[in-house]
This record gives sequence, C-alpha cells and structure tokens, in this order.
Amino acid sequence: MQFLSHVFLANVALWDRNTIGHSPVSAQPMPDKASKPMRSSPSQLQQIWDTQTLASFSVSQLDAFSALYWGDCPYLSRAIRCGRHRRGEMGTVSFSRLQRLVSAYLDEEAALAQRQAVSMMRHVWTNYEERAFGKDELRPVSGIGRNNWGGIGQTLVDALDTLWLMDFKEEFDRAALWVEQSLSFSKDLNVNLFETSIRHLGGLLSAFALSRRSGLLDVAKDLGDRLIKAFPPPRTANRSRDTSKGLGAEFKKLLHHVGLPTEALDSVLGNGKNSEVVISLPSSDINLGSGETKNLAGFISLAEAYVPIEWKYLAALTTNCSYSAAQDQVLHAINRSLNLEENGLGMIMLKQDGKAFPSAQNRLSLGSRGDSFYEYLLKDLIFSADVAEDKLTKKLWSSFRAKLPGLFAEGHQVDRTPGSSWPHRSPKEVPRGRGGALGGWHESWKDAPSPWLFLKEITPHHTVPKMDHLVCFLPGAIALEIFHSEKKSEVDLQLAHRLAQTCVHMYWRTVSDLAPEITRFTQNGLVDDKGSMHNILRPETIESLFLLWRTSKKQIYRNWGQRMLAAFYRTKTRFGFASLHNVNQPSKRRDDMPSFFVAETLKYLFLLFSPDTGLPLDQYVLSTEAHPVPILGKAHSGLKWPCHPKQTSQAKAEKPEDPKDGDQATKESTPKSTQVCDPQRVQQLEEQMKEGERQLQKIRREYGMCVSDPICWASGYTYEDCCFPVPVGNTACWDAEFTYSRCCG
Ligand code: DMJ
Repeated sequence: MQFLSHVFLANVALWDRNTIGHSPVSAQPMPDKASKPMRSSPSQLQQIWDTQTLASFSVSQLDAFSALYWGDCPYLSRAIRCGRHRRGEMGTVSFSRLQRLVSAYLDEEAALAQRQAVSMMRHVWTNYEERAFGKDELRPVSGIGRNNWGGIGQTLVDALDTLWLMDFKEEFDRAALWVEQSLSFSKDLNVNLFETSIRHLGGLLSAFALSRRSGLLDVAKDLGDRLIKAFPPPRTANRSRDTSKGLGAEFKKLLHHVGLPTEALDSVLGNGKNSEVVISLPSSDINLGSGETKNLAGFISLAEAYVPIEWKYLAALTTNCSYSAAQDQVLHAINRSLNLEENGLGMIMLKQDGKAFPSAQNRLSLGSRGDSFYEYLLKDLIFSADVAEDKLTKKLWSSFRAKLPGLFAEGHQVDRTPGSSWPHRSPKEVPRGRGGALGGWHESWKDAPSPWLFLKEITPHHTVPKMDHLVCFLPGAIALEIFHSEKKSEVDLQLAHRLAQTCVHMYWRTVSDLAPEITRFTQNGLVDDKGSMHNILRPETIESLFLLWRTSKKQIYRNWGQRMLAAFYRTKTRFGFASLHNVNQPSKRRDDMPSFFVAETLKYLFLLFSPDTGLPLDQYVLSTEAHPVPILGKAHSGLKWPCHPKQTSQAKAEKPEDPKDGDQATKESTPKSTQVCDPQRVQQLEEQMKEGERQLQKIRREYGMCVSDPICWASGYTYEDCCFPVPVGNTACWDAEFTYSRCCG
C-alpha cells in the first residue's frame, strides 16, 4: 500500500477533528496553516510497522503519531506528557522516544477499547437484569425476555464468567444466587446435548473455577448427571479380546473378504492392544427430566459428538471418571469409523455408530457441524497435556494439521472499480477436480501469487468454494497451537495471518463492517452468498484476533479488533445489541441477541484489549464457548487428575461420588476396585459374533462376492450404505472417480 502522503495526512487530520466534533482535552490550538509548516508523516513509523499494519491504523491514530513525532500532544490523550523542549534539531523527537510515546499512546487506546467493551456489557446486563432476569434471552429491540431454550437461564449462565472477568462482582453474585436458588434442570425438556454442554455445563464450571463458589459446581454436577445419559454406557475392560487370533481372526477374514471394515469388530471386542472398547456416539438430544434420548435431526454432527473440556474438567472436579471416559470413547469411536488417524478430516454428518451418514449434503467442512471437533482436538491437547496417557488426541490433531491443506483454495482480490460487476452472484458448486480456471479459484494454495486463502468444503460430488463464518475459529486455533509450542513456526503464523485476513475482509467488504454468515469465493475474491447475508453477532473472528494478538503481539490484530469493536457497537439498540438480517442493510435489525454474544464476542473484545495477566493463556484454556477453565496440572487448577486408567474403577464409573463443595472436589480420588473381566459380557459378545457370522453368510449368499473396490468405502461409507438399492445405490457415494460399477461390482 502507499503510505499516506504528508499533505494528505495533515488534511485528513483537520477533517477528522472537525467532522467528528471532538473537542480537544487540552486547550491546544488548531494548526495554523499560514504560520506553521504542514506536519509530515514520520517515516520512522515504517521502521516500526510493516505496510499492512500501517494501513490498518485509523486516520486519527496516524494523526496522533504525527503529533508525537513533532513533539505535540495527540488530541484526547491523557496519558502522554509532551516534551516540546526535547525535540531534536529538526524539531522532531528521536526515534527511540517516538517508539516509547507511540507505545504509551497505543496502551492508552487499548485501555479505552477495553472500557468500551465493558460499557457494552454493562448496557446488556443492566437491561437483562431489569427486563429478562433468568430468562433464556433478552430481545434487544423490544426489550422483552423470552424462554426460547426451554427456560434454563441461557444468557445468565453463559454470561457468568464474562461478568466475573469484567469485574461486575455484584452482578455476578446476583446471577450466581439465581443459579443456586432458582435454576432447575429437573424438567420435562428436550435439550441439545452439545449446546447444553458448551453453554450451561461449561458456563457453570468456568464460573466455579473463577469464583470457587461451590453452589455452582453442585448445579453443574446435577446437569452433568442428567446429560451423561445421552452417552452409551462406559465399556472398559482391562483385558480385551484379541481379534487377531481364533474366532475373532476368522470373522475378520470374512469381513475383509466381503469388503466390510474389520475395525468394527475391534470396536466391539478390542484388539488386544488397547483396553478401551468403543461402542458408538452419544445421541444429539436428551430429555433433562426423563433421560430419554433422540437424534432429532436424524444424524449426529461431528462437532456435536465431542466436548472434552467440559466433561473432563467435571471429572477432575468430582473425581467421577465416567464423565471423561465417555469423551475418550467418543473419540476412539469416531477415529475407528472414519479412520481419522489416516484421513485427518471426517464427514460432518454421522450415524450413531460413528460412520458417515449417507446424504448428498454430507461433506468435509470446518464450518457448521465440523468446526469445534477440530478446535477441541487442540484444546483438549492443551488442557490435558500434563495428564494425558492416551495419545490419540495428539495423533488426530497432527493428522488434521497434515491434511488441512487439502481444504485450502485461493481466490483473487475483489475488483471494486466502478463499472465492474461486483458484487457477483454466488457461483454454483464446482464438480470436484474442476476448480481452478473453471471455478475461478485455485485448487492448490500455492498456485497464485498473493490471493485470498480460504477453506473450501468437499461433498461426495462437489468442491464448494464457500466459507462459513464459523471457520474463522481456525486462524486462532493455529495461533494457539503456536503459543503452546516450544518452536514458534513463522510459516504457521503466516498461515494463521492469511486466514485471519480473509475473515477480516468478510467484515470490511460489507456496509455494516460485519461479516455475513457465509461468504463465497470466485476469481474476483469474496462474494455474497445471497441466502446467508445475516449476522448473528458471532465471535469466531474476534476470537482469532485475540489469540493472534496474544501469540504474536502484532499491533495489526488490535487495529483490526478496534474496527470490529466499532462495528459491533453500531448494532446497539435501546436494550442490547441486535443481530442483522442483512449485513448490507444495517438498519434492518433482528430482535435477537444470542447468548454467545455475551459469553464470547464481548469477552474476546474485552480480552483483546486487556493485559495478558487478566487471563494467562499458559494457565487457562478457553472452551469453544469461550469459558476459561484451568489447564490440568497447572498451578491455577489446584487439581490432581483422578482418571489414570489404573485408578479408574468400573464401580466408580457407574456410581459417581457426590462432592459437597469445591474443597472436597479437589481431593484425590481413591480407586475402589479393578475389574478384570465380566464373564456375562464376554458371553454376550460371543453371541453377537455368532449372530454377526450368520449375517455375513446371508450377505454372501445374497450378494455373492461382488463387493468390488473397498477403497470406495472411505470416510465411513460401507458397501450397504452405497450399493443399495440396486442398480444405482446411494449416489452420495459416487463422485468423479468412484462409480457404482467400480464400488459395487
Ligand atoms: C458458539 O456457541 C460456539 O462457539 C460454538 O462452538 C459455535 N457456535 C457458536 C458461536 O458462533
């Protein structure tokens, strides 16, 4: 970019003050053009920042730097004492002094931005307390409270730790008291397991971690005991059957022969190496009162199945290891069914057995239904690093990182010149393998000089050049990985930066400066997805800016955050902050303020401009709903991990202890028994194997050996998923390479 010219800088400085109408704090005269030479832009700034960072400063910031350079006080600054007498011969300050002054000025600005985030929270909370206390949500335009999540205090619970971190201690106490005295989960209410785990369970546990208020842990535990019923029962045995020998081996041979995945057998019997026996995934929905489970959408999302931080922290606090075992089981089940250790990426719609749900909508995606699965691989790795004995999380995160470039694609800068056809209509999906020139973007992220880097989605049929705003968690996750690595990879930091840049431009290209729910890409760069132009105040981009700031300390992330803070601020209504129907029509507001706006968006805005000590990232990890929990084994956690395999007893898993308060919760666990083998269960499994063998014979009789190429059954698809009904089977299984005849014989 061209740095602002001297004259332009001086002129815009005048325009800025007059237009905005700010009156200077100190009585400083306006520059007298006749008697005083124009201020010049300090070229020294280019020694402090790169051009992209310089371009990200606002005009008023540049004006302030210019003032500092010339020994003047920046307008409105209260922090900087100016020393005209210290000017050098040229009438300017020295480079080292300029650096100090600029840094003091930026610190002051950060403190102001932090205060603005606090004032936004105050605005929300005053109205919520007054008009909707204890309700799920406050409608920001009409000021009416509503129980659209079944009346379980969604906003209140999700906001507890934000109140604590922002030092609204009285408000926190009132809200915590409401949780302890009035919140009841004993009701006939169907809830989504994932949402309730990340918002309620995570919210309560984090509020407990920060405040040590034991009543909050009691409520969390009650909720945990209700939700855990959505998981299949824990299956652990210290001695698993070795399916590489005997009847198991025979059965495996048969399975292999007909092209069916042999891992399924391991998941039932174990493979003799691993004591964990995996059954399947939790149901997506559960009735809090009756414990009845359902999969309301007909399938389970990859992201929704795995929520390790909340459940493992609950296990650590209560010494009830069944909470954590359930998460380990889920991960093992998904790994087996989707072969994630090798594939790195998994389909987002799953059947309860962990295999891919047969649907043309199924896809590889880091957006909706996929996002937090990958986020949680990393976060669990950080959270459990010091206590983890099972290395699967680490393997899966590494394999995800290795396969991630397979989703990269690039598009070029948008052409906004008058007369150009921008904004363009959304492109249709492109048949897989025919991106590039036809689709207008590049299949390989190394193909083009400096285009936008984005993440495509891959369905069985198509490559889809679209990116959900949800994907914008990824640059932050990569930054967080770097934060916790000993070797800080510049290449990864650059990758995170490029992805963040794409996310930020999803914001800057709209009228409101807020990103739409979905953005598409063509040869002209970022384009609209007509049906998805709304914004529901999501946090992912600001979250990434926060993590990039903490990791790199590069000013550009705070600058982008300042602009984003202003954009969110402009959604202010009389009673809160409102979602938008269309980011290009900011006056059309939705009477809707989701709880993650207070749990995440405002919290990340606050943290981005706060000193690191407020929430040290070497001590805490933020959940996918931005609820901080202390990293296990670190000083702040004050916990010992009670769930080492030898310490975890079957009896304990089935009948959890009932800690009365926070102190008790931190006591070490005492293993009660070590069950070796359950003969009844073994008999049951042997019967299942025999039944399996009968089924297999049936398949062989009916379909012969025409199972063709087993490579077709990647990503959890099976012969049965794809080949029936004959003769075309399920077309979701076919793409350019795989055909019915190739796969089904
Ligand atoms: C939040 O509830 C969580 O961040 C979740 O992981 C994804 N969606 C929303 C925010 O966009």
